[in-house]
Amino acid sequence: TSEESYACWLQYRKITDPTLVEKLTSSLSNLIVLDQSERLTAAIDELTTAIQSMLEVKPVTLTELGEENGVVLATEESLKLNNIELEYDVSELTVEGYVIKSAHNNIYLIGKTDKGVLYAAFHLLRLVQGNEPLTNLNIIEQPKNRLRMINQWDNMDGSIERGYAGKSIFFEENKITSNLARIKDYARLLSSVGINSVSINNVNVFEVPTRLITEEFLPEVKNVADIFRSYGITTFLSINYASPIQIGHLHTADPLAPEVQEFWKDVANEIYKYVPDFGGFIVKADSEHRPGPFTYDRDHAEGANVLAKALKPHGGIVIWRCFVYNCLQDWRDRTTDRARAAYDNFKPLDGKFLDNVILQVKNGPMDFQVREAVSPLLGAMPNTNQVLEFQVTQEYTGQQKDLCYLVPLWKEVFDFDTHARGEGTTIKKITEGSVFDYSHSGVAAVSNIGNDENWTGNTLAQANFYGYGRLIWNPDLSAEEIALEWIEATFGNDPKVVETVSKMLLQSWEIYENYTTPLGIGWMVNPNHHYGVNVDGYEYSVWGTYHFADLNGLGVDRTVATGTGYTNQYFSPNSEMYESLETCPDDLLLFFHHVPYTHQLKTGKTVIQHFYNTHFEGVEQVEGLIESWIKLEGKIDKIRFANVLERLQLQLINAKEWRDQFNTYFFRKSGIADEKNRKIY
Ligand code: GCW
Repeated sequence: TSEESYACWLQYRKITDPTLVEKLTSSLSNLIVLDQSERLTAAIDELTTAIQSMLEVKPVTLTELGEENGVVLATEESLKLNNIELEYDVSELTVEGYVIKSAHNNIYLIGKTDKGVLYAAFHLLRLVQGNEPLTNLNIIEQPKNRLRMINQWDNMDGSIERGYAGKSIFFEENKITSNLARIKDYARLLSSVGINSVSINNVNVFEVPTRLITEEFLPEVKNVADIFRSYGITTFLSINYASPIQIGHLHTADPLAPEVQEFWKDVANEIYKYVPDFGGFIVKADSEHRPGPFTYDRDHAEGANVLAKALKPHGGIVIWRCFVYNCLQDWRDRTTDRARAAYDNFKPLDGKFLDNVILQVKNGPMDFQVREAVSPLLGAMPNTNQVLEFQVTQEYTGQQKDLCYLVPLWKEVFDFDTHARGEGTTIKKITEGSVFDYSHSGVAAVSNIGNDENWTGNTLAQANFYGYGRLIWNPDLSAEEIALEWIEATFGNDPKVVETVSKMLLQSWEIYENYTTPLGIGWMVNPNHHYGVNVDGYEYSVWGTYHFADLNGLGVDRTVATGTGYTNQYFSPNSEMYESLETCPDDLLLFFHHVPYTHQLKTGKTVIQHFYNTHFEGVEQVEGLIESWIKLEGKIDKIRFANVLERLQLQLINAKEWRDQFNTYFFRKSGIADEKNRKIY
């Protein structure tokens, strides 16, 4: 086994520079903890293990300030009780905020609550791992987003929907796992990057997991929730909308039926007996054949509110997913447009949801493609709480075989200006809750971890897990900064390693896009499992998502003038920008317009030549990634080195298949040759 693989970015490598060791040892030998709580115990445990491993001294834990100096862990309250004066008014912190401050020969880790102290402890360790000498610390941190959630798509049989890193760490053989140690380590990783909520089962809820909300499983759900709680993480469950029928033995799940309302109240009461701080339900309803309120002629608001009412007295919330669309579109029907669906379904319901309901909206209107427009629903419902949904698991972005560092993609989404309240109404301001008066807001994402030793299949995919947490804590961090932090914590500070891996990560999204789907068209993958090229895969599937390629051109006409009218779902001036061929950005051209192969891009190239160029170049770039990685041999432990190399080689096979099939397909459709005469089959 490889400890390095398992530890991810919490390596706590031995520090070798003697001056630094001496300096750090004098600062970190005592841990003085002024309150008592499970979270502070977690913080002390983490600091103790980490310091021991990095400095080879075991720090002493004290519970009072006295002669000894060291790291002082305290909440705002105990700071006051102990009359400690810092030059910062801690009462100004938000609930999860913290301060790290050097004062009175101590390092103070002060949180508004114990959760903040725990975050501060992880932050301090991040600094030590980065070989910071810890002098004159003066750090104030508060998360920009309130809800910072991870959604597991884990099934109780142990499989994971869209999981590329082994089996579930939560479930096996239709039971909750007894390996709670691994869940604790997951909680440490999540907490170290500030994630504060987790839903543990797949949003597609069939059969057995329907019963997670009953006494049959609640005692074990409790054990899991207890672990997460001590790391500041709230537990949620995905529910089956047909539960009143399937476990309540009612003949209906109609949200307006009194017996259904009673059912959900009873369920909620039961859950809170076991998990007093239970977060609430996440719901995929009337989506991809899952049950929902439509069966009873009720709308989503009626559907969600019955659950919200049941959870309300306990402080729970309902996270209702907006991934609702007609998944059986007929290719002859040019008016139905999946991209329109979330907005068409939900926008008219603005203001009808109770205030403990949040709508969860995927970043794009289709489905986590390598590039798509930002969902126009985000920011379009001023009177309804929203959270943004990302996908850390690389369903359409290489499945953790291919390298694709997603932080730059997520940043583009956060920085997108919706113009919902005039210029500057970016997505990040909306999720931060500073545009509309939301009672809840934030970000959720589908997890990329499983029980593989390195958690994420491809070791480099750990950067997406890490990056997701760091970025939603503060969307203003740059993709470079986050990459750097992650690399140093994960592989150490060797400049060659840092430089190489950083370059690899930062180029990887563009590379992946180059050899797969260009100009925002998306899809062209094998149906069902979604890996590898199949240009017409979804063109001839009942789950059609079309590119409409013919001998003249391709793309989806989503304009108001001649297409589906989707562009109109954006605020001005975005609607006009996308509507017009002149102003529509190239990288989304085929998402919005149907154009001839000879259409000239802003780069001066034709669409078809762009296709050929990017596909040839993409393969060369993957070869470049392999060359770069090989040069790191000996600088990275053997197991992680081999793991990444093996994945890169698979990526190269994939990239070549994409290049060859894609190019031959479009050469044969268009009859237009490659200017550079490269080999097209
Ligand atoms: O992208 C699609 C996936 C499904 C997933 C669905 C969803 C959980 O292919 O596997 O189901 O999205 O988000 O609900």
